[in-house]
Amino acid sequence: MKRHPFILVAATVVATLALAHTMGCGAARSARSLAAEKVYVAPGELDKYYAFLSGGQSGSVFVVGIPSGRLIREIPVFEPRAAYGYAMNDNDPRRQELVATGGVWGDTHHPVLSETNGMPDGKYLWINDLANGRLARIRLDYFEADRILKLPNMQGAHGIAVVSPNTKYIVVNGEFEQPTDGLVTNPAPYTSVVSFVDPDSMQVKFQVRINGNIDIADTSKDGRYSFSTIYNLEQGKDLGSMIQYDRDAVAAIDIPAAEKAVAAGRGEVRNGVPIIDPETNPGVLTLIPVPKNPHGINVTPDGRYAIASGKLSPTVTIIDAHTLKIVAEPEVGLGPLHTTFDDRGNAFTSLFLDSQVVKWNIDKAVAGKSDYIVDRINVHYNIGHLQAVGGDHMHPAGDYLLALNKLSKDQYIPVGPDLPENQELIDISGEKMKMLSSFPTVPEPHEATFMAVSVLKPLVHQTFTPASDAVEAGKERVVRTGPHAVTVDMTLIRSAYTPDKVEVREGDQVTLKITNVETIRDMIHGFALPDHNLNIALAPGYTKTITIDAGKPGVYWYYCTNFCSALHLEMRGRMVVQPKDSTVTLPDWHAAANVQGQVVPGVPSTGAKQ
Ligand code: K7E
Ligand code: CUA
Ligand code: CA
Repeated sequence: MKRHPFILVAATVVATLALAHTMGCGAARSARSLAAEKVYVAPGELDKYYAFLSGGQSGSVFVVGIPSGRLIREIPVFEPRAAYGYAMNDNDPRRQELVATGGVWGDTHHPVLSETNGMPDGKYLWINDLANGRLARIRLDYFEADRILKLPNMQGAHGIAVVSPNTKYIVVNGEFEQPTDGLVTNPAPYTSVVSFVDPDSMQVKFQVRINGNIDIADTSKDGRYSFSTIYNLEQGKDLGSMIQYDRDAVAAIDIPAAEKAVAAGRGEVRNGVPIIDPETNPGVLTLIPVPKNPHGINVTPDGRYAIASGKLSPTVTIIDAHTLKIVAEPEVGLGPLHTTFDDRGNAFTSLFLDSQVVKWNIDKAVAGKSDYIVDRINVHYNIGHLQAVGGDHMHPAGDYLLALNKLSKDQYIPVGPDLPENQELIDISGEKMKMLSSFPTVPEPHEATFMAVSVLKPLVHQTFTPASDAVEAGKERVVRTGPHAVTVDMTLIRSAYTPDKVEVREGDQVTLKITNVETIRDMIHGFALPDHNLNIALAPGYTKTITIDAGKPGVYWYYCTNFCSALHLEMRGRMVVQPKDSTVTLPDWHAAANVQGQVVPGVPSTGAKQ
């Protein structure tokens, strides 16, 4: 091949430049290699932590490996997900629950872990739905949302926190104020409530009224106080009036005092929940004045201080978490939103306007020393929350910090008019912070919380414990339970449905109770039914009951959507829908009534089990 001399020259220049680059940037390259090594998790190796990230407008929780940044799992909560067969069908009780409590979508912000002795115990994770005023509980033994609570008497469930050290309550703040008596005819200024939810029963035990809105929450480490930021002490109903006062407040609720008032019957019961009014119950609420329109509130791991982030003020306010007195108000930078902690007495505050994380020393700031700022690092860009591993519990690890950024210009190419949201992992093990990696996410990252993989791993179940009404192998049946109703008890095991033929009539309501009778971890089977808007996935041991309309006459193949074996493609069966006027004899429900609990004669069953 004949080469053009120009190309040869150009190639030589490029090679020379590349060599110069390699030699000149030796130091930079080794910093890159060091960072790469810190986040590299070889195939087959485990991440050290799992981070639970709020999925924001995705209405879910993302589980991300740290330090790798690999997406491990999505836990759907407020939105249906076909991949997990979650709330997919109109007749799925979970979907009905979502519809009844606000809708099949949510705006999740704050994941919080259950605690024992001030440390995550791996039992539960709670997440709020700001938009529809809900609180969901996720069981970490199954990584599944198991309870969804619509909070009465409030709107905009925003800040949430567990009451340390042993998860006595989940605190949920109502951000959007409402007429105090719950009626729109009430001319009085709007107020809001903080809810105290029992972690096991998921019932609201009591609420405390606040004159103003209630934003972010945290609790003292000794179970005494819950702290909430208030940015609208003005009780304004428009932007202008919400930013009038020079100082708003942090509300400190004395939990034992509130409990005492409830026990004495001093709550006004509305929608079954006693609401304590601090004005007639002195001692329940203390308002601590902080610069106008604060945002985050975070209690130090040792429980000594509650730190309110200034947002509109370039300061954080350090409050003694026992005396409730302000001990210092150091400047940290522009737009402070949230604060987290390492294990060496340092705080890290996110600066939304500066697009930075600032590291500062708590003792020095409290002592009024001038050199309390330790370090600053740029993030990309406009950071909201940040969380260091364990920074929200009593014993932080002091190794990694996750920056959850709102914007990512110049980090990734645009994806349409949009850019991906961005998260960055920062090494905080040394004096200076080091940027390690960035990884994008779907909209929109808010808060994160971490669990050590070594703690979590043994707590996760291998299979679901079959429910009492699970279908047992050998007890499958098709029963006509009414003139237009058929019940199917079905089991799934590699690689067959039993029964593999269900014959019904046009106009029938078909109730499918399906159990995956596998006992081996990860042996998931799906059940998709064309033209019936139905796809569910069932983990081993899981039972789902769904009622569908038989639909138009025809043959519909239900098939397995989760690859399960070499015969996965053959794992299918038929729902045959006879026309209304069909002359085919189907077992009638009078006959079925006589053979209750037995397989209706004529229903074929496959024997193809392994
Ligand atoms: Cu700051 Cu909802 Cu936690 Cu988001 S809130 S940033
Ligand atoms: Cu069962 Cu694929
Ligand atoms: Ca204000």
